[in-house]
Amino acid sequence: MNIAIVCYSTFGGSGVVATELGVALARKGYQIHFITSGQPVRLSSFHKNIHLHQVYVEEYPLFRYQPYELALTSKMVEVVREHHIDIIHAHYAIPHAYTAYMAKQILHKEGLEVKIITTLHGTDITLVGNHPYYKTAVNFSINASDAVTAVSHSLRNMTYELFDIQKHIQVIPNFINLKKKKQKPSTCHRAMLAEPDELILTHVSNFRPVKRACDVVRIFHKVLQHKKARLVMVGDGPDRENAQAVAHDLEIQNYVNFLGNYLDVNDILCSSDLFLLPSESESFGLAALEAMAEGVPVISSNAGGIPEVNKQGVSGFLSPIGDIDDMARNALIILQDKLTLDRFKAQAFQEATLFDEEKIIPMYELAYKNTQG
Ligand code: GMT
Repeated sequence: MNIAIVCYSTFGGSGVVATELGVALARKGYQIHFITSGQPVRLSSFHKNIHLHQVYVEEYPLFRYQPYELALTSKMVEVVREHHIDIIHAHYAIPHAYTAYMAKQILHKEGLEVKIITTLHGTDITLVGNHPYYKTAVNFSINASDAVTAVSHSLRNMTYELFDIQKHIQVIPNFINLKKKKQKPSTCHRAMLAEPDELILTHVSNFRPVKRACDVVRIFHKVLQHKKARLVMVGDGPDRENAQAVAHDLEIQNYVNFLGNYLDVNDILCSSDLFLLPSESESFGLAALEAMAEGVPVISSNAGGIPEVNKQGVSGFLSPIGDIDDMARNALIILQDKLTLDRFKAQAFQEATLFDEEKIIPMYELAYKNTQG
């Protein structure tokens, strides 16, 4: 089967999931064609059966906004024609599901049929897609897809609540490749991140306001009053400076490392003792799952789909959004002694195995097969 995957190539969960899915499917013998505006962020090495098609947009002074959707539609049509694509898998509804629909109509006029699967990732529904400027087109393109999937039950329910959806939405959770982790030689350099007697707390995100990066620093400040520790902040985005300012105000800047965007987060997670994810909105929380797969327990909010990943009292703890006192208290429960920490680490890893790609990829394969009638 020939599959075109349309996704964002920048840092962000939807692009990561789409890329890992493409790599897993290519390994199984599918021909995978990525259609993106740049090199997918997690696709750093050569893979058999993977083909990249980049979308270019030319600057033209007449346009206030360059018409990316037009260029993407044309590229999709071209790729489907040339590579006999059976399915376009659109990751993130905006604008990918809409452009896939346009491409499908153009191809239909030429006598070529292609199926569309749309995977909803979160902000395409909760934050952006729901905005009155976009809602009509997003609603239309979800209903016009041949199949629709969502990364959590929470996101599926939210989509039914916010939109007028006639389609069945199948939940296919995000996943993790645990086999790859086992095979990879260890690149953990704990000594580069902290002193031997310091605990390492980590946060990974795009530092958008929904991630509440300042809460991360405030929770750490409370932990630091009881434990020798260091906070490692991975990623970049609008709230990075605010979080840095909070660290300064609390006079803990020497205990907080802001590393910026870093490609292989596992190198850092494998040295971590605790992961902090106090998000205001999170359809799934892939970052938490990636931490758990490295045996790192999670202190999180209970927003959106996080409770489907981080299990209360097992892989970590959940608190109401913004309740930094509760989050700090829970962090200290996990970090109280080595025995407790080791128990939570083992439990976090165990929970992550529920999302092993070997269990999840077949769900996508079945969804593809079902569209073929
Ligand atoms: O979290 C982000 O801001 C990035 C965003 C994206 O669309 O790339 O992530 C969303 O998709 C991820 C992969 O499915 C989910 O794990 C994240 O929870 C979700 N983010 C939000 O819902 C805020």
